[in-house]
Amino acid sequence: MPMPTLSVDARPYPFTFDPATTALVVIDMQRDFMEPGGFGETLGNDVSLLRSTIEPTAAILTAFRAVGIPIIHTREGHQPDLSDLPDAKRDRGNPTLRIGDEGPKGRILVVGEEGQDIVDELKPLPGEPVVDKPGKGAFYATSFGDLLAEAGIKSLIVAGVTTEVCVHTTVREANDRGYECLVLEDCVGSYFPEFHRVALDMIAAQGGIFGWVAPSASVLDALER
Ligand code: C5J
Repeated sequence: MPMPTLSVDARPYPFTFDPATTALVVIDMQRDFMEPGGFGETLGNDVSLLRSTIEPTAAILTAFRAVGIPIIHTREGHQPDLSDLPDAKRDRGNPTLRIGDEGPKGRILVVGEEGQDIVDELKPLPGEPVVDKPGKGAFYATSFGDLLAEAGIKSLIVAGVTTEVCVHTTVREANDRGYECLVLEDCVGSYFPEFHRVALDMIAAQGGIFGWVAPSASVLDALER
């Protein structure tokens, strides 16, 4: 029997979703952002700040797999020949290692390298799509939009890193395309706690200008009710 429409305690007001037309999107939970020696660290960030997202996201993955709600993972990354890497992105921030350079976990942010892959704790299961994206948003230059359209998805529940960069960009892109987005506040993380807080406030402000925000416990509650 199909699951009924569910309501999640969220801000700015409850988020309702039909599990049959909803997907969980897990954005860029990659070693390159979350472990030492990767892209995040080359830009001068303390990557340990993102690790609090792992446990709640693992719990949400388990719950969504149990009820059969589709899960899509994304990974930021570039083709080995760097043909999809603009010079502006390669040179920005004067990092210690540039995208494409050899690092401790393979070439920085290059598709197929150890560092560009998803952390062990949140590994996709066989059959769960993994979308490699050259930009910050999941829709830009990828098959993500087609995947959602083919599956009849209307609502996105969002986890991932970083809150104000790839999560925000993807939610803004999705919002403009008519998707309802709920961002799980403990399943998204930033190197900058203040940016994290304000980025979430920006999503829910003005009556949910970009979407909704809730702790993952509220979604787990809704699934169990
Ligand atoms: C960044 C991302 N922060 N996944 N990428 O460069 O948010």
